[in-house]
Amino acid sequence: MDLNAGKVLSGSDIAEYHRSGAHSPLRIFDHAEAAALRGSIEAMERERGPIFTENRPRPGDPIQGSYRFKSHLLFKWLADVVRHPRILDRVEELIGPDILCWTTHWFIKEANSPQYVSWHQDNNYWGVETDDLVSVWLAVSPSTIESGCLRILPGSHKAAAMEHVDTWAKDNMLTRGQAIAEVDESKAVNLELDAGEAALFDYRLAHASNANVSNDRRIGIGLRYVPPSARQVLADWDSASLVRGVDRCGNFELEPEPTRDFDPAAVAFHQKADAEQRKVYYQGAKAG
Ligand SMILES: O=C(O)CCC(=O)C(=O)O
Repeated sequence: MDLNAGKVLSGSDIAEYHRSGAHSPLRIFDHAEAAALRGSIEAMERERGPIFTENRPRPGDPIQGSYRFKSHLLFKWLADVVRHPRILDRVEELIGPDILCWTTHWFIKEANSPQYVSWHQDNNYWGVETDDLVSVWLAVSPSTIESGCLRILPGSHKAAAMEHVDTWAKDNMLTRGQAIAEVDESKAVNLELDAGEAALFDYRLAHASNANVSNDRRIGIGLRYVPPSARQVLADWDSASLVRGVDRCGNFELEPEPTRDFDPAAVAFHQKADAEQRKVYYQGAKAG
């Protein structure tokens, strides 16, 4: 498969992204490459347990350690994914040639499991101020209606901020089970993806996903990209990886690129960056 053919977004793809808040699907990896990625993830899980899924603490609970966030600092194969030209060429067309990867978030739903994601807008929780945060949601296994694919409310990235509540619901995969108070589900669109395909979406877009009722795991990862002009407004310190171009703003401490899995310098950096990022996610959380 020639994955370089038509690798850039067309004018109508870009217009669709701005109009609806998303563009999908995009073929990033072929089936063999997606299977190799899945192999790397599952080898790590066999070695270390369910490291990409966390038990969400309630307010006041100790923070649970996991590799769900920013694990592009821990795994060389993921550091390569966030720098992959087939991804960055597309992101560049939306946010320009200087690109930071702010973070990565795993969303793994086990086969026939009740885990779901409630309707939410990410800009409410991340403290990152910019008009240009692009999420690249990469499917590592098939993400279908049956396995609980991403669902979006087209155009909601342009709506006024929607009211969210913290539900702390047990099977909700979001940090505090945050949910938009009222949603008209009749306007929702499913973004089904084959393994190796991705969806691009604006972090202001309302999105959700249902439980996985299929017999396979649904493995996905959100890669979050911003231009260097973005700023963290909920904390004094934040970090990001410069994955293309130049950072002329210095708003984020630049992260080391791991040269191998569990590169000690990057592991130490991950510990701090993960802890600081969690503080932001839980800021202002209300007890359930
Ligand atoms: O993986 C999902 O189902 C939801 C993903 C999500 O909420 C996100 O990428 O921001």
